[in-house]
Amino acid sequence: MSSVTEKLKEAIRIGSEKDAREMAEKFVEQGGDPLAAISEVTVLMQEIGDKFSRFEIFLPEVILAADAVKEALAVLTAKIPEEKKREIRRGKVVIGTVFGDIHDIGKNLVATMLQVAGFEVVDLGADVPSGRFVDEAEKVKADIIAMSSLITPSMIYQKDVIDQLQDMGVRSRYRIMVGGAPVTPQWAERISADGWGKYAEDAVEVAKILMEGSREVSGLVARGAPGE
Ligand code: B12
Repeated sequence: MSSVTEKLKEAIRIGSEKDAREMAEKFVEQGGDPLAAISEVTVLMQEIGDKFSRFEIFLPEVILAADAVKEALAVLTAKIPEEKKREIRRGKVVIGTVFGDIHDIGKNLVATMLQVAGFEVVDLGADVPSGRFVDEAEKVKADIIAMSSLITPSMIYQKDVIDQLQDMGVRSRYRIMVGGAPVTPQWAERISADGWGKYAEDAVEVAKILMEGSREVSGLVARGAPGE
């Protein structure tokens, strides 16, 4: 099984969508736990992003890896056994990457992990105008709005969404979670978000806490070391 996992990771590293899909299929056919593979893939994508930042790999390699991981995630998510998903629906999350930002790898991982943990997830995609977060959250009666931002200039749109909710007088209907590499707990606090998480696993933990807590917002729920 571990050799299949290694082959899956290698397929992602070299950016082969076909191999990534096939290896993901083989992994689950052989009885592998899709959740374990999703976790490994999350760590791998983090490593690939960091290698790019250190100029150890080039842009086309990152883009190919991103496409390959999407293929693998599609297979793995579909194969999560129903009994593994929580019986109780934990809540409804509207998620997206904010306006002006096309990065979606991390957001997709967060969306997948939330789904796996039993949340109903409405994924708006990337480069989402602030008004769309608000409209969709209202339309689907979301519990949580989760916003990803990977580039510093787009972070302001996380605040923009919160401001729009405030202006409409509906802010208290939602728990707001923010994340993405440049997003800090300090920023989350400054824009009056309710939750911040460093990685996808943290996002799930934060979402659970936000759903369990009282409707009264009392300080930021933050998980994951900010300075890692
Ligand atoms: C891959 C990548 C791209 C790909 C994106 C492909 C895609 N489909 O997403 C491409 C090549 C298209 C790209 C484009 C650009 N990029 Co880019 N990109 C990256 C890179 C290398 C990796 C990002 C990534 O996917 N990491 C892996 C995932 C798994 O990690 P993650 O996204 O951080 O997500 C995790 C956590 O942050 C968290 N999380 C994420 N979202 C959320 C949401 C919530 C609610 C929570 C709780 C948690 C959470 O959980 C995730 C999983 O654990 C980073 C460098 C880096 N190391 O981060 C630069 C980086 C983000 N890019 C950068 C830039 C500048 C750009 C461009 C503007 C470049 C340009 N000049 O054209 C454009 C963006 C254009 C635009 N308008 O958006 C800068 C941003 C700098 C800044 N702070 O402003 C970075 C940091 C590179 C750098 N060092 O300069 N990029």
